[in-house]
Amino acid sequence: MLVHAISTNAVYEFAEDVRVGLTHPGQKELPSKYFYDDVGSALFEVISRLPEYGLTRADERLLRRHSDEIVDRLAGPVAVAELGSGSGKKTRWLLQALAQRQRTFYYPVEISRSALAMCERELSDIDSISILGFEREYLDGLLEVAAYRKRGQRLFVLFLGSTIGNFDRAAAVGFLAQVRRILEPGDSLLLGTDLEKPSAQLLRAYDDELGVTAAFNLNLLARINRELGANFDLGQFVDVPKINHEARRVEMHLQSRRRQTVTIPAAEVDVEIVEEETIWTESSHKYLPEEIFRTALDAGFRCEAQWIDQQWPFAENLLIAE
Ligand code: AVJ
Repeated sequence: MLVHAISTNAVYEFAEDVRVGLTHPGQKELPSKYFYDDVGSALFEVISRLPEYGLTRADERLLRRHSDEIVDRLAGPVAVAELGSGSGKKTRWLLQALAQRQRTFYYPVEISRSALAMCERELSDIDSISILGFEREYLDGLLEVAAYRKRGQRLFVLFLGSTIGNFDRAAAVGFLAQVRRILEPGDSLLLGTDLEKPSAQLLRAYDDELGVTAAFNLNLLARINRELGANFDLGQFVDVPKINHEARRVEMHLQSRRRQTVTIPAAEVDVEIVEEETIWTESSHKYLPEEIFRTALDAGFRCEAQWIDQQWPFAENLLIAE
């Protein structure tokens, strides 16, 4: 096993994204990718075990049940690249199925260093596996992985957990098309998508009783305090999940209890926030099973197979690069 992480210095990008998101006119927003520092990654691990949040368990159930079938559909040999591996727990099933037929190279691409380390530890015991982690943004990491490709080897990209749901629908197609451009015809992408479900169930999943999701959301402000020297008073913000029916998504917002001014030294801004104003921190788009076929085609893939969990509507979609 080979474990190796490369770090990038991204503080100024964080500061710039925060500055832009909080100063442009209209709805204030912060990019959801910044949730995942050490604390945020650990909080998401907890969310994924909450009874109200069935998404991660559905994803894992599908992979546990169908890994052999999924792997059987891949023309080999393949190297596996995972975009946003997280702890790597659910990836085990796929890697074990693959490792039975070939020596398996696994390249997790992950912006959270602690999640990457956890993933490497979690999966290193699988027989005939080599792991090389990339502490990188998805597309940068995938480009590097593609450069490692050996002659005759196909890439099998994993984008699990419905992370695609963070993009709005047009941006999702755009992102998948960018992934496609890095791939060769015949390479494949396993895409996990959370499916539409009743509003009450959805709201519960993003508004858990223990307040873990609220802490996950507020941690974004805490992180801005820690890393950019800001003075957000966390007690002056309330986590408010909203369902946007037109856009078919859950939105996470942080709502200000009062008029306040926040100073963010590293971003060189003072931000004025009025009473009840919200900062939009995340979107989780929900899909219909049939809509994924169109999304795949628009991005240069063909959806070759789909597996759906009955207990918690969620789909694993196998896309082949055309
Ligand atoms: C990891 C992006 C799939 O959108 O459901 C969980 C993150 N946010 N609870 C999701 C999340 C609030 C999650 N994803």
